[in-house]
Amino acid sequence: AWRKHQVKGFKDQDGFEREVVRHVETTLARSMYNCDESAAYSATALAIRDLLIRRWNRTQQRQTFTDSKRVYYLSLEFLMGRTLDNAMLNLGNKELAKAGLSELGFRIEDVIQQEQDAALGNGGLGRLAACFLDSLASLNYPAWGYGLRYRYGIFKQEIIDGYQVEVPDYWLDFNPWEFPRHDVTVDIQFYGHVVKSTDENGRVVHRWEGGETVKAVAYDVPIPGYGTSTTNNLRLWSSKAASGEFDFQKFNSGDYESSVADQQRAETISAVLYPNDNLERGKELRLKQQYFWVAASLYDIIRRFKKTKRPWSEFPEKVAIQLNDTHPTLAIVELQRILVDLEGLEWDKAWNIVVNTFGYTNHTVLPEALEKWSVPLLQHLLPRHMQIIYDINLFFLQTVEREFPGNFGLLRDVSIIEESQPKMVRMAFLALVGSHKVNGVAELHSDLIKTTIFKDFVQIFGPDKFTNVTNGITPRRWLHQANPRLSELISSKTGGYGFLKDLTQLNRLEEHINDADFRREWAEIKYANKVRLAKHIKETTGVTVNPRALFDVQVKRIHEYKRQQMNIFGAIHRYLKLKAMTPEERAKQLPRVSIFGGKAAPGYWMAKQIIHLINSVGAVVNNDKDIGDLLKVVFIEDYNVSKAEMIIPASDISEHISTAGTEASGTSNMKFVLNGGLIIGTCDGANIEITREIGEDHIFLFGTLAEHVEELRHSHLYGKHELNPDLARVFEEIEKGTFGNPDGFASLISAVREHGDFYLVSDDFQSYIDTHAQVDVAYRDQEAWITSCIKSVASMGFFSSDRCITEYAEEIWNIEPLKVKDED
Ligand code: DL6
Repeated sequence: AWRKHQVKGFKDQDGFEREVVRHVETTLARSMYNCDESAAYSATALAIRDLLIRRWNRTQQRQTFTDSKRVYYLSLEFLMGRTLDNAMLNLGNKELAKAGLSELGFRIEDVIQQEQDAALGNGGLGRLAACFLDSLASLNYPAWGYGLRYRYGIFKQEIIDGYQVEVPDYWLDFNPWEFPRHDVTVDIQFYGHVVKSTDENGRVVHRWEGGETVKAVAYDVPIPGYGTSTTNNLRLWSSKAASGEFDFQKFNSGDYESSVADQQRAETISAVLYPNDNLERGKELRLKQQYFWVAASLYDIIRRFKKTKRPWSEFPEKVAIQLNDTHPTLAIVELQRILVDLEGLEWDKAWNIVVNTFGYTNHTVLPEALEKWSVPLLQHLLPRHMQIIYDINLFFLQTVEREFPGNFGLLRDVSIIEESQPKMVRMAFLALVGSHKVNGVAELHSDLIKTTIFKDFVQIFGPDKFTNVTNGITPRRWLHQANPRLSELISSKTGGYGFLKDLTQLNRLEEHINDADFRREWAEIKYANKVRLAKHIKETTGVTVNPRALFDVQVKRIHEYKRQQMNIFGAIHRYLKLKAMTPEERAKQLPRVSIFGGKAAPGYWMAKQIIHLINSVGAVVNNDKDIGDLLKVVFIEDYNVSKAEMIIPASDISEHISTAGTEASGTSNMKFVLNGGLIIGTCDGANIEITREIGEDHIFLFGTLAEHVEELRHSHLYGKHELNPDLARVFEEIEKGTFGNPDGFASLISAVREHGDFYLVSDDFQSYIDTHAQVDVAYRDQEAWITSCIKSVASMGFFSSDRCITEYAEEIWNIEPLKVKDED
C-alpha cells in the first residue's frame, strides 16, 4: 500500500513552484510575503533535496540487492563547494527551476549565491576527492566516500592592511545537504592497554582494554550523478561524547565546567580541519581524527559486508578501499586488528585480505608533507595498533631479508619504523606495504615516486605494484556550471551536451576553428567572463581593472614550491621596465592585470610574506599614474571553490610555475585550459601531459627540467650562485622601500640570495620573464590566440575525471558500473 504514497517530488515548473512555496511556508515557517533570497535558497535547496533523497534511497537499495562490489574512497578532505547549482544541473532541472524562481520573483543566480561553500579541504587533494565523487556517481559506480564532518572547514581569509587574517568558517547554520543518522553510530576507543593471554586452543590473543570511548555519528550527503539517477553517498563522521550529554553528578555538585569537559573533548575531534596543504605537523589531535574516522568507516563497511553472510576470504571481492594519501593509513592496521583480534583469523590470511582490499594514492614527494607519527604517541593513543605495526614491519623485513640477505642498509631504508629519536612510523611505507597498488597522480610524479621516495620498494615488490593515474576534473562543475555560456556554445558545435559525459567529443570543435562567427562568440564569452571578474575585483578590492587587458592569473594555495614569489618578482620587474620607458614607449605596451588568490597555512610565515608582498606591490603599482592600466596587481581574498568558478573562466593566461618535480599534478591547470585560457608553466606535474595533448605550440613552457633540479641545488650550496641581474634589480627596489618597509620581505629575498635558493627562483627567472614577453607578443595577435585556445579545449578530453575514475575502477578496484533504470 505504501508504494502509492511514495514521495515523487516535482516534475514540472508548476510542481517546482508549489514545492518551493510549501517549504517556505511549512519547513521554514515563513510567509511568501517576507521570503528573501536566503529563504528562497533554502526552500529551493529543500525542494531539490527531496528529489535527491528518493534517488539516493533507490541507488542504495539497488546496490545492496545486486550485491555489487563497492569502492570506498577514504579522504580526510572533500572540498565540495556549493551544491545547489550542481545538483540542479546533474538532475537536469535547472532551466525549470530558473523559470520557476523567476515566476516567484527571484533570479536564480542570486539564489545560488546564497549558499556557503562546503570547504572541508585545503586544496587540490580535497577538490580531487570531490571531482571523483561526481564521476563515480555519473558513471554509475557503486561507491561511497568517507570523511569527517568538520564543524569548521578551511578558515575564511580576510586581507587587512595587506596581511592575511584568518576567520573561522562555521558553515553548518543551515545545511540542507546532509542527513544526520543518529541511529548510525560507532563507539571508538582511544588509549588504554593491551592484555595478552592464551585461548583454549593455545593461541595467543590480544585484548585492547580501558582508555576512553568517543561516539562517531554518521551524517550522509547525497551525491547525484550527471544524467543518471545514481545518487551515491558521502558519509561524514561527527564526534560526540559516548556517555550521554554531560556528567550530571558533576553538574549537580556545581562543577559546571568539568561537567561538560568530556563532551567538549569528544566534540573537538571533528571540530576543525587542519589548514595545512602539503605539510604535516604531527599533532595528537590530528592522529585522533585519523583513527576516529577510519575506525568508524571500517566498522560501517564491515557491518555492511557481514550482512551478505560471505566468508572473510571474499571481502576483497566485495570491498575496495582507496586511501587518499596516507591520512587514512591506519585503516590498514585497523582491518588487520579486527580480522586477527576480533574475528580470529590467522595473521597471514588476514594480511592477504588487507592487502587485496587497499589501494594507496600518493599525492606528494615533498619531504615536509610525508606523514610520520612518533612511536611513543602512537603507542599511547593506540597501543594495540602500534604492536600490529611492529608485526607488519617484522614480517615485511623478514621477506626483504630473505630476498636480499645481509643488505642491512636496505632493511634500514625500507623499514616502516624510522630509527630516529624518537622512533617514527613512516606512514607512506606502511600504506605501500599494506596495499596491492600504489599510484601517483601524473606521469612525471608516478615516475618520480619510483625513483625517489619508493625506489627501494620497486626492487622489492617489482614495478607492477606501481601505476599512474593522471588526475582529472569533472567537466560538469568546471565547464558546464562555471562557464554556462561556453558550455552552450560548445554544445551547439559538438552536437549537444554529450561532451559532458564523454569529454573526448570536444575534438569536434576542430571542425569549427575557422568559423568566424564561432570564434567571435568564443571571444565574446571570454570577455563577458572578464567583465564579471573585473566587477568582483572592483567591489572587493576597489581596484578598477580593464577587461581588455590580459588577465594573468595564479590562484592556488600559497606555497614556496608553487612560486607565487617568482610571479610577484616578475610583476615588479615589469613595473620597473614600464617606469623606465618614455610615455611613447609605454603607449605601445600591452595592459596586464596580475591576479593572485590563495590561502597561506596560518603557521606558514614565508607564505604570509608572499601575500603581504603581493598586496604591497599592488598598493604602489595600482596607484601609479605613470602606469595606469598597463599594470594592475590584485589579490582576491578568500579563494575557494565558488570563487574559482568565477575566476577560472576569466583567465587569459594562468600560471603553473612550480619548481620542476614538486607539483605532483595540479588540477587547476586542467580547469584553466578547459575554460579557454592558455597557460604558462614549468615542465611539472600534469603540465607535461597537457602539453602532450594540446601540443607545444599552445602552451608557454619555461624553466629547469626536473632531472636538473638536484644538481642545481647542489651547485647553489657548494658552487657559485650568481643572482640573475634582473632579479637582483627587483630585490634592490624592494630593499629600497619602494613597496613599504622592506624588513617584512627580507626572508623572501634571503631565501633566494643567501640560503641556497631551494626553489630555483633565480635560475628560472630569466626564462620566466622572457616567456612572459612571448605571451605579450602572442596575445597581440588575437586571432592566433583564440585559435590556440579553441584548439587546446578541443584536445582536453583526456583530463576528465571520468577517464581517471574508469582507470581506477578497471586497474585498481576491479569494480563494474551498475546499470540504472530510466524510471528512477
Ligand atoms: O592529486 C591532487 C593534488 C595534486 O594535484 C597536487 O599537485 C598536490 O600538491 C596535492 N597534494 C597534496 C598532498 N598533501 N598531502 N598530504 O595535497 O594533490
